Amino acid sequence: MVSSPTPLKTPLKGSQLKSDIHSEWCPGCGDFGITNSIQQAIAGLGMKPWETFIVSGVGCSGKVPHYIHTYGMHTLHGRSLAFAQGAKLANPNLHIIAAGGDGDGYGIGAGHFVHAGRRNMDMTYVVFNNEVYGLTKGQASPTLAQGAQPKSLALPNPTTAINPVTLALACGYTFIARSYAFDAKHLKETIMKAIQHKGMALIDVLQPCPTYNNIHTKDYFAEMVDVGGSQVPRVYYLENEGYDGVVKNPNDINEVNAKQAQCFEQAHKVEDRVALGVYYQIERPTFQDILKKNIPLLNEFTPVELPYYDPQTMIANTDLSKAAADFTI
Ligand SMILES: Cc1ncc(C[n+]2csc(CCOP(=O)(O)OP(=O)(O)O)c2C)c(N)n1
Ligand code: SF4
Repeated sequence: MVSSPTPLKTPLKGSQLKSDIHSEWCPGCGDFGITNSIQQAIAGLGMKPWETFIVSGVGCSGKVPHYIHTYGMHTLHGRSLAFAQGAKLANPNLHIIAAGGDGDGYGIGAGHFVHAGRRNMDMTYVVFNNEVYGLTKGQASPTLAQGAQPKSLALPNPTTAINPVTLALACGYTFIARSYAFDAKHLKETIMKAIQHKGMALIDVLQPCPTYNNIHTKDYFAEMVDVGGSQVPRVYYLENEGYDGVVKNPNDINEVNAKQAQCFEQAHKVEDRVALGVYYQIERPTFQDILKKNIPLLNEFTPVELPYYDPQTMIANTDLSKAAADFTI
């Protein structure tokens, strides 16, 4: 089942979603490609900008809400998911896209990342994964491999890396995909799939940072590599390899286990190539589904619309003049 937004009668073009705020990003930064793909995906689904809320943390990637013409909020470092979940809780009719860096999401925001997966809120999280803390001059982020030494580090990275795909799997994310900042078609389509997925969706987007990461550059991703004596593109697509990450029957524990094992194995494949696509997808009740069962009033009203309760009679009253009078000092 999908949670497609109700589309606009006359869909906007991606270019109409560009704000007129001047971009601060360095020339050649992958953030341009990701932002453009988010705009294209919103336009492609015919989403209403006034029902779309983009929430970011702090970092170069945190500037995304400034550049897209929807509602948006630039919050605190590592806290985008906390704000995003609060907004969704208050107004489940909003389509929420959280956006931010790998340091923001998998580092300082790691606790929020874990618990967002457990809740399975219906939203999309796009992580701009450049393996460095771009805004603060290229320190190692949690996704930089042990021993790697981009030009911004004085010594090789002493710590092991987080694997975003298997971390998300362990936390309960119900849509887990990987894409690449300069593969506009794949990224746009993956964001569209994530928005249509009913549940917590992660897209880990590989993002070249030409200023601080001189290892995983645009040229690196464009290279051909040798596999068994043949030259093949470094970047390839899971779907073209017969990989199917979608659980067809969420009640079939054997299928769920098999798809999770397949996702884990694929995410840990040690090879000189980069696999893009949907690693895992399953349908299970969202936080709102469960709340509605426990609090029947939420089937009639969203929390922002909840009627005022008269504290004496405990009778619901949609006439807010009484509530306003109670607040008179
Ligand atoms: C609580 C807090 N700690 C530290 C910082 C400093 N700081 C700002 S951005 C940033 C790292 C951003 O890296 P990342 O999330 O990977 O995003 P990028 O800049 O690479 O897009 C840090 C540590 C801060 N703003 N707030
Ligand atoms: S420092 Fe890196 S991530 Fe930040 S704007 Fe420049 S190229 Fe992009």
